[in-house]
Amino acid sequence: MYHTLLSLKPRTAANSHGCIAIVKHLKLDDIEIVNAYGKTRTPEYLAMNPCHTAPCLELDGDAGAIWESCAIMRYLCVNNEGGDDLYPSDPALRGKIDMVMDWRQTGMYQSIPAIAYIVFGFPQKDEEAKESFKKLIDEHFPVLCDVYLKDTPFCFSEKPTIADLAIAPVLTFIKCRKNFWAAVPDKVKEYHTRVLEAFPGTQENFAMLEGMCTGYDGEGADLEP
Ligand SMILES: N[C@@H](CCC(=O)N[C@@H](CS)C(=O)NCC(=O)O)C(=O)O
Repeated sequence: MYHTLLSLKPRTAANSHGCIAIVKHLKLDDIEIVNAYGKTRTPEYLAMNPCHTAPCLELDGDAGAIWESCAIMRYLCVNNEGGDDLYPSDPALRGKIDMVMDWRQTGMYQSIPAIAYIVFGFPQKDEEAKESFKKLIDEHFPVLCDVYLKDTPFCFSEKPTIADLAIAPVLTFIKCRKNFWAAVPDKVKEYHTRVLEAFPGTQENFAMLEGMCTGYDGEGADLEP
């Protein structure tokens, strides 16, 4: 199996970090990680992935491609030795992991752009950033802490899974607004650290994203939540 994982700036792209962490953790050395920054709207890329997103896993030969970070993480775990460790096959646990990953995509992540996309140079309205943060605090973090992490250090699990890899790198984004991060509950901060520390092979990527976010001092960096 020889695939190419196309990532938008692999070092700082939170959406790609879970996929990269799996490649490193499972030692999938035949998967090449390629920077797709500036290429996602080219005719070649669109022919492969008309949704123009990264990460995107290009398969061998004429087998096409898989995009959406959570789908790629599942594919990598289901088709590689050791993948069960990160995506356990127990039906109830697997169902819950899938549920958490869908929640990340359709719920929690929706609150991220207005808070964090300033770091990419996309201006955001202060009111929308505050509203998004309020939603994280009032709605999403309680679900994360009081349901998914109620009895376990990782989501429904004693060990980290791809559900945690879907969530934790994205939380780093909040650090681009230091006063928002200061107001994040300790339980969320501790979870964030715990997940990232569980994947030492990806520390460089995590650290680059962290540095990009904590180093941001442009418009909105000092906004109060
Ligand atoms: N839901 C997607 C989001 C991926 C996404 O939005 N990627 C952005 C970068 S963070 C991207 O590829 N943007 C480039 C483009 O749309 O041309 C996933 O989880 O993979």
